[in-house]
Amino acid sequence: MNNHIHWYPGHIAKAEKQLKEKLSQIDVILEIIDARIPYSSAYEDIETLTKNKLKIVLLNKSDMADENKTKIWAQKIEKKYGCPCLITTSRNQKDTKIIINKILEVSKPIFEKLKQRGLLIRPIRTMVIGMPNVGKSSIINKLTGSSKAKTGAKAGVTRTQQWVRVHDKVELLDTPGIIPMVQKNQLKATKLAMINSISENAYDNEYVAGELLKILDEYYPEITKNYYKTDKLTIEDIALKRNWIIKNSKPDITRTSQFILTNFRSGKIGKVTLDEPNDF
Ligand SMILES: Nc1nc2c(ncn2[C@@H]2O[C@H](COP(=O)(O)OP(=O)(O)O)[C@@H](O)[C@H]2O)c(=O)[nH]1
Ligand SMILES: [Mg+2]
Repeated sequence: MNNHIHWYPGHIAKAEKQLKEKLSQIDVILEIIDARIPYSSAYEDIETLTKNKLKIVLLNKSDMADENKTKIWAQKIEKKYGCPCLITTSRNQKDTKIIINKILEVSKPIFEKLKQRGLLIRPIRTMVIGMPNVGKSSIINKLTGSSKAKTGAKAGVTRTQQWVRVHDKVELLDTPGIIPMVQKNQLKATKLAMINSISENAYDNEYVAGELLKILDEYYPEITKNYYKTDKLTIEDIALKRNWIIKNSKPDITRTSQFILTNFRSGKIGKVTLDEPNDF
């Protein structure tokens, strides 16, 4: 069994340069993180890339996360980064207004400066950044009110960027920024694999599913056992319960590992958070 996440850095330097160029045009950054892993899906050295920029953090996919822990996380993030943190989901439209209002609110100093200098008020420029699969395209779609930004489980569609007016005073870049990175922290990387933020050929499903079960067993034993109808939360037990057997009466680990990851990613097991707010 292979318990390491492998990275294929590719064109990291080039991507980083492109991102910096994009960021140079931006007033307010919307950093999206996954509410199920607020620590593991946040960029560690974001400050170096985004210094001097106004920022709003969105704890997205909150519809699949543990509500109480999300509230604690939001407070922690506001304290740590000194910026507002909104609890969002791309599943409904109502968060759109809240996000735009928050952009206007944090932009007040910029409007003030322009006024003082006797300059015309220009629209605030904003862009979405975040790791793969946290809901960047979905949020952009909600804000632009169209399907301009492609959504999907995999990153990859490259197009030229465009500014979209989402309010009289706010423009949004219609392509998100993805910070190129190599995640050296194996536990963080494993959690990113759980939320499908990492290319599937970089890890072993059995390892990642096993680690997921361990966390669920520690923090959400009742709802998880109830969902799988087993007393023990192991891949083997879940396979046997479902009667997924391969030759020599062995449990079908491959199929069951994939099944467990799919259940978690679709939110079927329940509303759970895998990064403990009190640990950070
Ligand atoms: N449950 C839930 N699913 C979401 C949410 N936002 C995005 N998704 C789903 O997550 C997947 C990735 O979303 P996408 O916007 O393409 O993420 P991106 O890779 O960051 O651009 C898609 O299947 C979306 O439908 C959310 O707030 N809640
Ligand atoms: Mg996308």
